[in-house]
Amino acid sequence: MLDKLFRKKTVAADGSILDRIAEVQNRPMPAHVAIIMDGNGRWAKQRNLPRIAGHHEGMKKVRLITRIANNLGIKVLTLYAFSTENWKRPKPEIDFLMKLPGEFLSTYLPELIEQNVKVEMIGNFDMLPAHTKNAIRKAMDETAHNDGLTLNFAMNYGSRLELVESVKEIAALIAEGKIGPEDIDENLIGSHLMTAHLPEPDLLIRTSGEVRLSNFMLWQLAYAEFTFMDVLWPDFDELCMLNAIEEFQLRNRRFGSVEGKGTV
Ligand code: V07
Repeated sequence: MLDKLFRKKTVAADGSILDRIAEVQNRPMPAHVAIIMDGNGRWAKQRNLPRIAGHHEGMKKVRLITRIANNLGIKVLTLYAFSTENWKRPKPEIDFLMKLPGEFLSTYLPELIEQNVKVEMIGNFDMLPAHTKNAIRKAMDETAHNDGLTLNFAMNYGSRLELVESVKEIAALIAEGKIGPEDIDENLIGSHLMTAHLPEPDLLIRTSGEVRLSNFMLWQLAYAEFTFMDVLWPDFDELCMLNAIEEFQLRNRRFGSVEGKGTV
C-alpha cells in the first residue's frame, strides 16, 4: 500500500523515501497529529491567482495527507479547516470555503470509506450553511462504524469558545446539585470538551512559517510537540509529513520509561 503511494516519487527523484518511511515506522508513532493548514492565500498570491485557488489546492493536500496518516497508522488527524475568526473574511471567500467540504466529500468519500477512515468534526455545527452541514453529516453517518484513522475537521472551531461552553456545562451540573465545586478537576474539564472521546494531540504542525496557536486546541495541546514549518500548505507533501513525524520522534527519544512525558 505504502509502496504504491510512494512509488512515483521513489523512482523519479528520491531513492530514499521508502527507507525514510521504514525508519519512521520503526519508532513510536504519534497517535494524534493536529495541523494548522496555513499559507493557502499566500500560495495563490505568489502565482497571481485568487485566494480561492489556494484554498482549492490546499483541499487536495488534505486528501494526500489523510492517506499518508492512515497508512502510517496514526489514529487521529485533526485539521483546522475553518476558525470562528474566519467569518470576518469577505463574503465570497466564506461562501467558497463553505462549499469545500461538499466538494471534498463528493470526490473523496468513497475512497475514505474504502480506507476505513472515520470522518468527525469539532466546532459549532449549527451555524454552518445547510448544504455544508448536510455534506458533513452524511460523511459522518456513512463512516461512523469505521475504525481506521479518525479524520477530525475543526470547522467553525475556536478553543476559547469551546472552554467557555465546557465551563457553562459544568456550572449547570453544579447548579442542579449533581456535582460540587470540589469535583472539578482536569479530567472533568477535558470530558466536557469537544475532543472528550479523543486522545490529546502528540504533535502539532503549523505550515507557512507563522508561529502562533490562533485559538486552536489550547487545552489539548498542553503536552504536545510543536513543529512550525516554512512551507505553504498547498506545497506540503509526504516528505514534509515524514519530516515532522521524525522531528517528533527524535525529540521524544529523551522520554523513556523513567522520565515520563509531562515532567517539563
Ligand atoms: C478547506 C482546504 C484545506 C486548507 C485550509 C482552508 C481551505 C477540506 C475541508 C473539509 C471540511 C469538512 C469535511 C470535509 C472536508 C475543508 C474548509 C476549508 C472550510 F467534512 N478542506 N477544507 N473545509 N480548505
